[in-house]
Amino acid sequence: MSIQVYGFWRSIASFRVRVALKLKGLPFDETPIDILSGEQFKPGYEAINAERVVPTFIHDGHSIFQSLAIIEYLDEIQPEPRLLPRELKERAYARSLALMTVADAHPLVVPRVRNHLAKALGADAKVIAEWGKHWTTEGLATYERLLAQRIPAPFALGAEPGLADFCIAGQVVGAHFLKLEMSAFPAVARLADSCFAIPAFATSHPFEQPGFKTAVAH
Ligand SMILES: N[C@@H](CCC(=O)N[C@@H](CS)C(=O)NCC(=O)O)C(=O)O
Repeated sequence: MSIQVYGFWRSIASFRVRVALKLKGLPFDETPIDILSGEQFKPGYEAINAERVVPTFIHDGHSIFQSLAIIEYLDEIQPEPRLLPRELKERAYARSLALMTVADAHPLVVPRVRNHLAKALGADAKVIAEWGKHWTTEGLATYERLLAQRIPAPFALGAEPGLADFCIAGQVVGAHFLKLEMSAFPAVARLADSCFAIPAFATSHPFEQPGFKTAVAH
C-alpha cells in the first residue's frame, strides 16, 4: 500500500491525519505545501486539491481530502486500532466532538481567514492575533464544558485514543501556537497531556516537524 500526504508542519488538520496514520502504524510520505507562503494556490497543487487546502491523502493513487473523511477512510481500510467506536451513540458522540473543531472552531483561524481580515478589512497583526486568541479560546471553553459533562477516562471516549482526541489535541496545538494559558481548561489540558504522552501524538505535533525546525532556523 502506498500512502502520500500533502500537508504542512503548522497545519492542525494535517496534525489530525498524521496522528491517525501513526496510531494505525501505516507508513506514509508527507509532501509539504507551504500554506503560509501561498503554495496551495499554485496550479500544480490546485489540480491535486481543488479546495486549495491541506491535507490531501493519496492512497494507491486515489485522492481524498478533508481530515475527517480521511480518518474515517483509514478506519475502513484498516479497522484496528479503531479510531471511531462501533456503537452508534458512541460513534455519534465521537463525530460531534470532532466536528466542534473541524466544522466550527478551526475554520475561523486558518490562513485564508487571517489573510482576508488583513487584505479586505485592513486588520493589522495585533487584531489578527486577538481574533485567533478569541476563537481558539472559545473552542477550548466549549470542549471544557463538554468534558465536564462526560469526564475523559483518560481519553474522550474511554481507554483508547481516537478521532475525538485528535481534534481536541489539535485545538490545544492551536493554544500552543498562540501561547495561551491552559489553567482555565483543566479537563482539556489533562486530556491533551494523556494524548501527548503517546508517541503518535508527540511526534505529530507541529513543533516536531522538520518544516518547523527549518522555519525557526531562518
Ligand atoms: N476542514 C478541513 C480543513 C482544511 C484546512 O483549512 N486546512 C488549512 C490548514 S490546517 C489550510 O490548508 N489552509 C490554507 C488556507 O487557509 O489558505 C480539514 O479538516 O481537512
